[in-house]
Amino acid sequence: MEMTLRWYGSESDTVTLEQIRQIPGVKGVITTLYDTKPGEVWTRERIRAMKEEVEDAGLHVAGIESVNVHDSIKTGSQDKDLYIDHYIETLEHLGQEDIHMVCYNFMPVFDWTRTELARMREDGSTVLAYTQEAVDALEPEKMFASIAGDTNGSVMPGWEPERMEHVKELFAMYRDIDDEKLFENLKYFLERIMPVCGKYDINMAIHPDDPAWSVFGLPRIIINKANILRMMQMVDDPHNGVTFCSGSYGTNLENDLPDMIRALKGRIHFAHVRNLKFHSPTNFEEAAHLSADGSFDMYEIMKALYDIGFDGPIRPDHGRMIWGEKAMPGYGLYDRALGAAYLNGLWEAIEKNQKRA
Ligand SMILES: [Mn+2]
Repeated sequence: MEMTLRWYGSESDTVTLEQIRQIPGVKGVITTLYDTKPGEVWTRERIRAMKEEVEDAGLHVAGIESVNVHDSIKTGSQDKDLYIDHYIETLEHLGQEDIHMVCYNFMPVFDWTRTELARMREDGSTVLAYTQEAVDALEPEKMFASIAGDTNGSVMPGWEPERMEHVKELFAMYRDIDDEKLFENLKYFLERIMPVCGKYDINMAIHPDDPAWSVFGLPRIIINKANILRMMQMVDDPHNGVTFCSGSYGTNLENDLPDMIRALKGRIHFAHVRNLKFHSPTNFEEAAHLSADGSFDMYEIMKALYDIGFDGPIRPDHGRMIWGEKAMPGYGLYDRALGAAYLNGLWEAIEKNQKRA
């Protein structure tokens, strides 16, 4: 595996490349062109400029998170092929610039859902949190406004204000889309992009839906082992793979995370590793990465990744806000750096133990 950190670009991130470079064991960043809209073609010039900026800081681009998929593709609208053509063009440009991993998601309307962005924990740190009761009490259009005050001035991925202004229209677009239809649209998209992925050796890594169940009556398909294996089989190409995100699949306590990792051998192209602390099955918060701070056995997750020979980029996922830092919720420097060091420590121990056995 290669330890990385997500970075939103110098215009949008409070964390600098210079800071990232000083985290032990981190040589790569997972980045994006944060100001591009879904459906827009990424030019080679902009991709190259981004790469050069990262390389000038002594790091490298280990992959992209995300190239977002236009809603017309997800809903299978008449103009879907135009947007798939644009997506293919972006992939070509990324491949020509020697970038070989692209994370994306196929979630309708909301990229991910939390009901609090700054829940206070006992130690005074703040974390993102979710309760089903809070979601059930909200009108979907009010979801954004209900959390907007806690973003520390950041634009949250998937929650861009201009997108949220159209949330009613977005809901209307998905009115006739159920899980089956969404699977069908995903299959169509993947079949069309696989040739360019083959040509440039680009690993597509779908991010799971978060939380891993339906919210606001919207279809959700990338939620459990059965569905993700169905997706792997329906387009059986090694470039059709997954982002294994422990904090997203882990929202559903029925998901056995190490078992899922083992079932996805060869198809995990990117890993997000973080811990959650459950108060009930539908009330959880994002804990520190340390096993003892949350509900997951982080050793078993890393061990499963080791056992399947995972060699892609990995990153600590959302961190807590600690030590007075003001940053995009989940994406401060300090706790993610602690997370990277901890995950690196687990990996080193697993690796050495294995070699001595
Ligand atoms: Mn994730």
